[in-house]
Amino acid sequence: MTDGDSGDRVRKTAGEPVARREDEALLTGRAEYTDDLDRPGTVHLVFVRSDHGHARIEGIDTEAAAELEGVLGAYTWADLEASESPCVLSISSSALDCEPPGHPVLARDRVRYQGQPIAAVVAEDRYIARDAAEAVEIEYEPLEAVVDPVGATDDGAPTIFEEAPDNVALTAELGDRGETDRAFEAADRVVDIELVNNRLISSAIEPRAALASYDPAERRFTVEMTSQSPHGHRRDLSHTLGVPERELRVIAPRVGGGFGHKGHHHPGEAMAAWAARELERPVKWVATRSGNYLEGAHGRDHVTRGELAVDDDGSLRGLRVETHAGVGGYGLGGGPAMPGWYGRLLSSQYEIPAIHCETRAVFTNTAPVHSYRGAGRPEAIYVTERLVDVAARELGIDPVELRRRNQLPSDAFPHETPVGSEYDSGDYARALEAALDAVSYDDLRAEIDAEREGRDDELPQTLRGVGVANYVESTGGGFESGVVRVHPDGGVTVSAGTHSHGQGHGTTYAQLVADVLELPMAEIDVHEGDTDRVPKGTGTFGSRSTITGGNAVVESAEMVLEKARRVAAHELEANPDELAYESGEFRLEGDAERTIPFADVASAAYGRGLPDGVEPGLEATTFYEPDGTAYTFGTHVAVVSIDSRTGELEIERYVAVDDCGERINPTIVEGQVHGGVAQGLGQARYEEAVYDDDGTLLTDSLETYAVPRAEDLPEIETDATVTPSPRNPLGVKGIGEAGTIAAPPALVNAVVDALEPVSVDHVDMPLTDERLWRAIHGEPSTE
Ligand code: MCN
Repeated sequence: MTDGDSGDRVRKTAGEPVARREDEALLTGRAEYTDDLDRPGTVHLVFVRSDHGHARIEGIDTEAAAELEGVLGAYTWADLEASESPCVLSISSSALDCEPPGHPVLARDRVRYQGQPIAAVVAEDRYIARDAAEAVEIEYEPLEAVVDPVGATDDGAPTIFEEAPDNVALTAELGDRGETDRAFEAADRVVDIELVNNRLISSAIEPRAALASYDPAERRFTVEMTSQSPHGHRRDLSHTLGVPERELRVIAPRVGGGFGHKGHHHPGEAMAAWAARELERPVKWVATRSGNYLEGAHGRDHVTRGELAVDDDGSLRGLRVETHAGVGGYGLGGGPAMPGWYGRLLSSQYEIPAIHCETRAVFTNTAPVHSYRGAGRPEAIYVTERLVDVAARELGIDPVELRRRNQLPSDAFPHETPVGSEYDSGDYARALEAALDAVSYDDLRAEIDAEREGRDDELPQTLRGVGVANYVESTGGGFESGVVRVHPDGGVTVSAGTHSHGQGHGTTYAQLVADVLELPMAEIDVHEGDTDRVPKGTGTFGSRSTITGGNAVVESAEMVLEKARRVAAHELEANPDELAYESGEFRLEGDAERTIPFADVASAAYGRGLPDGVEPGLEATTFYEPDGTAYTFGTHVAVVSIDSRTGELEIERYVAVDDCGERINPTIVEGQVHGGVAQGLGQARYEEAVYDDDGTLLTDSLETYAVPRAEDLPEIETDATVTPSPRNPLGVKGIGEAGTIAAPPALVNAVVDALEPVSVDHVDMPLTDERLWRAIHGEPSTE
C-alpha cells in the first residue's frame, strides 16, 4: 500500500492501493460526529413514541412534562399545525395508485406503526428531556394491526389509510405478460419457488442525529445532521418547514455509516429545526438505538413467488415473478415506489427471452421501508439466482453448468433485457471462471458428491454444500456536482455533492484530482457534505459516487488545468499548445530553462496582467451526468458445512470476484466488498426485523436484532476482473453494494445444496441454526 505521494515525480495514483487518508482521524477518535458537536445554548429534544402498532389517539396530556424544571417546550401536532409549517414528510412518487397523506412529523390523531413520534419535548439537558417525555400521557384506542404484506391485502384486513382501502400503495408491472405466458407454454418444464426476502434494519454504528440552529437575523437554519445526501435533506426540510431552500444550510459532518436510511427524510431533523426556530436555541436530537430501530427506514420485506420456464437442455425460456413488498405504515420519500422498479435486474446475467414481474407495494403497521444497501437489486437477484438452482436440481444439471449455458457472452453488449435494463458491458464468464478456479470447483464438487455417495441411510453428521451466485448491479444515476478550487498558493480544495460515510471519497477524489493536476495528494483537500460549498448535489447512494462525483471532480480539474495552461503560456510568453505539463510544472517544449511551477501559475491567476479574455481566479464547477447506467457484475461462491445434529452452519470458504470496471483504489474496493458481504451474510444468517401480530417490534435492540460480529464471519477471499464501462470517461462502475447483492443467494444456494441429501428444496433467510435443524429433521417451523 502507498501513501500516494512518493519521489520527485508525481506518479499516477488511480489504480493504486493508496492508504485511506481519513482513517487516522477515524481510528484515533478525533473525528467529530453530530453528537460531538456543541453550540452555545444547545438544548435537547426527545420524542414520545407510539407504544402501539395501530391506534387512534384519544388524548395527549403534556402538562406535567411542561412543568418540569428545565423543560422549554412539550409539543404535539396541534403546535406544529398552529405554526403553519406543513410539517409533513412528503412522498416523492407520483406513481402511487393512491394519494395517502405523507408522514406527519408528529402524529395527528392516529399512529400507524410502533415508535411513530407523537410528541416532542425539549429541555436543557437530555436527561430532563427523557424524564419529561416519560411524563407525557397518551390515551390510545388500539386498532387491529396487520404486519405482513400478504395478509394486509386479504379481504377483511384492517385498512391503514382510507385512501388505499386494500392497503395497496402501488401495483406495478415490468416486462410483457403475454410474451412471458407464451414462453411458459412453449417450455419443456416450469420450476417455482416461494420465498421471503427478510425485513432488515440498518445498524450503522451511529444512530441518526441532528443539531439544528436558527439565526433570526439572517433568517437562516443550519442543520448539522447524519445525512448521506445533504442537498436532498435541504430540499426535504424546505418542504417540511415551508421555507425556501436558500434559507437552509445542511451540513453532514462525520457520519458513522448510513447504508441507505440516512438518505431519507425522517421526523427527527425536521422537528429539531422547527423547535430551533421556535425557541431560538440550538436543538440537538440524537436517536437511541431502539428509537432508530423503531422509526428509521427498514429494508427489503418482500414475499415472492417466482417461476422459471426451462427446456430440458437447460435453456432459460421465461421468468414470471409476483411480489408483495411491505412499505410500512407511511410512505417515506420514494420508498413506496421502489418495489415498482425492483424487478429491473431479474434477468441477472442471463439471456432470458421473456420476463414478467408484478409487484404490489403494501402498507402495513410497521416502520416505513426504503432503500437499504442494494435497494431492490438484492431482492431481484435473489429470486433469479435461487430459481436457477432449483431448475438445475430439477433438470439434473450442475448449477454452474446451467449458469454457463445461459450467461450472456462478452460480445452481447449493450444488451437490453426484457425488464428494461440496458447493460453496458460485461465479461461474465471471466468472473465466473475466476471464482470457480479459486475454490477448485470441479474437485470440490466431486469431493462433496463422493461424501454423499458413501453414506448409508443414516443421516451423516456433516452435510457439505457449495453455492454459486452471479449478479448484475445497476450503479450511478443522476448528476453530481464537483468543484475544484485552486488557492493562490497552489493548494487545492475539492468539493462534491456526494457524502462519504465510510466509502473513502476523501482518498479517491484526491487521487483523481492529483492525477489530473500532477500534484502530490497532500496538496489536495476534499470536502463533502455542506450545501453551501457546492451549488447543488445529489448525494451518496446507489453506488453512484465514483461514477458521478468522481467524473465531476476530474472534469473540473481538467478545466482548471486548461485555464492554468493559458495563464502559464502568458507568463512564459509562449502559446498554450507549446507547453508541456508534467509533475506540477509547465515547460516550453524544447527549452528546459523556461518552466513555471503550478503554484506560481495559481498565484499569477489571482494577480494582474492576465492574458486577454482570461478572468482572474482558478477554479471550476461541473455538473456531470453519465451517459447511462453502469452495470457492475461478478460471481460469489460459498462453501458450507452443517452439523446435522445441531443445525450449526460453518462457512468454510467465501470467494467474491467482482468487476466494477476500472478501479480507482483497489484497497477501498476490496473494503467495500468486505463490508457488503458482511451485510449480505448478516441478512442470510442472522438478521430479521420481527413484529408480533399487534405491530410490536420484537427486535428493537442489538440484543434481539442479530448483527454479525467479526468472529461470525468467514475470511472473505476477493478477486477482481476489469471490464470498463463505456458510459463514463473514467470507465468506472460502482462497488458499494455488490456484496449485499451476491452474498444471500450464494449462501442460501450453498446451504440448500448441503441439504440435498435430506431433500430440502429451500430454506428462508435468516438461516439460523434452529431453522436449519428443523429443515434437516423435517420439523415444522415454530413461526
Ligand atoms: N471505488 C473505486 N473504483 C470503482 C468504484 C468504487 O475505487 N470502480 C471506490 C470509490 O472511490 C469509493 C468507494 O469505492 O471510495 C465506493 O464507491 P461507489 O461504489 O461509487 O459507492 P458510493 O461511494 O456511492 O457509496 C454508496 C454505497 C452504498 S449505496 C451504501 S448503502 C454503502 C456503501 O456504499 N454504505 C456504506 N458502502 C458503505 N461503506 C461504509 N463503510 N458505510 C456505509 O454506510
